[in-house]
Amino acid sequence: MFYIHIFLLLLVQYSYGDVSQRVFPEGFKFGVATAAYQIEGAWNEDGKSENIWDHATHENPEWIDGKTNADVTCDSYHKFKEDVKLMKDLGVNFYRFSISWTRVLPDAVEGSKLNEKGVAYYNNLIDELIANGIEPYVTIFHWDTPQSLETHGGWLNDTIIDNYVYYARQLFISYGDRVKKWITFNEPQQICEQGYETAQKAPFLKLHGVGDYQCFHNVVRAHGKIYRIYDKEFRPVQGGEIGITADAVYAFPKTNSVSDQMAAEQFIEFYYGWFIHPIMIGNYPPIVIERVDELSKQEGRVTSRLPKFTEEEIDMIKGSSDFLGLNHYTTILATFGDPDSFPNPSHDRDCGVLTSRDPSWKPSAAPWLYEVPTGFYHLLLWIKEHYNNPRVIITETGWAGSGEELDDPDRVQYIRNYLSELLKAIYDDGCNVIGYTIWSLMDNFEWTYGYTNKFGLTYIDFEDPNRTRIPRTSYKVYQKIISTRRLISD
Ligand code: GBH
Repeated sequence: MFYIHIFLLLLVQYSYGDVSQRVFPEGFKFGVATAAYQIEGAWNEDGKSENIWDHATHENPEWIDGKTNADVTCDSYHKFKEDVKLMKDLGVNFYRFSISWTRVLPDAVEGSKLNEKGVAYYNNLIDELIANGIEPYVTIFHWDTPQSLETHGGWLNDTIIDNYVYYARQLFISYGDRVKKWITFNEPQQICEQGYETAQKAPFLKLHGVGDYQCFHNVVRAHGKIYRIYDKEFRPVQGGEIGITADAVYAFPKTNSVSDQMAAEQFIEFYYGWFIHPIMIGNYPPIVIERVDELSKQEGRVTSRLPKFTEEEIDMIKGSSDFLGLNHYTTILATFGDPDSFPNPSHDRDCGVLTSRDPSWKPSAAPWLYEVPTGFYHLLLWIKEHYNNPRVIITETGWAGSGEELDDPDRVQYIRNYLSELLKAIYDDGCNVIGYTIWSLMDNFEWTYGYTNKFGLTYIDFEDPNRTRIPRTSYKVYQKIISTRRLISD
């Protein structure tokens, strides 16, 4: 009887209790993330000039839920010490934040003058972080293109590359003595596809199937160029690392059919490989080149809508990321669709895949975000297999609520379930994931959703002039996960 009891206990341990016994590997780091436009406010203070989000929210407030903007938002420009205190209490190892291009370089272009007060703001933030034992992870560009460059085409004009390179170089010079993790770009898909193709993000252009490819061609060449500069000129002295962050939605086949399996693979190549294949393998994914070239021909075009790299560019871009920044929130089901069901031309049509959701998946307050923990696990395996098991930092993941609630069991469950899959990928499959970041430290301006989607571990009442930060239950749970380095529940 006694032995049977022990046996059953062990069985429960291994089949069920198992994951909570797993300890996050030594050196594995925890963080939280934000982005400049979403949290800073002070949109025109101390010499900062206008970016495309200032411009769009002021010119066309009707494009944003509640006609809101981020003129003040969390007011982190004035309250960054409170933010750091919150993070110190949370116990995170690092803080991923972004720098506002127009705050440090109001004229934006190559050779223009640094704005001393803008530079000082980030110096103070970085120093405060380091004094509190928190490493700064800096995103160089999180969607806030200078408006003065947008009037010249923004990311559609390849002159932006040298302006970006100049800007990034100023950041290495100003902060590289203390910043050892750089992320060149956050989510090219949203910059290029949502910004220049579907008009869901600034600058809200609808250049279907053309603007998106041109934009990313400039983004990725800017990325490669600045990587080589950092590697050659700054790394020997500063000793940091530099990489890129892309967002990946994972795709399961809608049914077990071979066709749906191909559709799922094609979806991932078109929505993730597009950005990462040039960096990890070299050039765009073959399926992307083949399909866009072929459809362009059918449209009667002389040249493909997908721009071509030179051999030198392929070499410059290949291998240009010391780690892979991965933002992952959700998963879809994939099946091939009738070409006529997509705008012609469009990136969606080039991809040719219809997406849907399994009715059993839990929806969040954001229409695009469902909880699918196993998708996260399979994505990590996909990356391991396709890109030779690179070092991955989860640079964002998180859950959207909509209300004022301080108790947020859905967010807690999302975090725990995703972390559990992450541990599985590390321990059972040897995936090389070295860090994890929750979006976000606090509620903030959620782009076109305004203040209707809340991702914060910390609640903020945006009517309150003090913008008091109040930790939610998820904050306390994350605090415990970090301090115990386990997924123990209370
Ligand atoms: C991140 O993007 C951003 O980096 C961050 O700024 C943002 O606040 C955070 O997530 C929360 O949204 O075509 O309508 O189905 C998240 C990336 C955004 C990618 C939504 C997929 C699908 C929109 N995801 N997007 S839709």
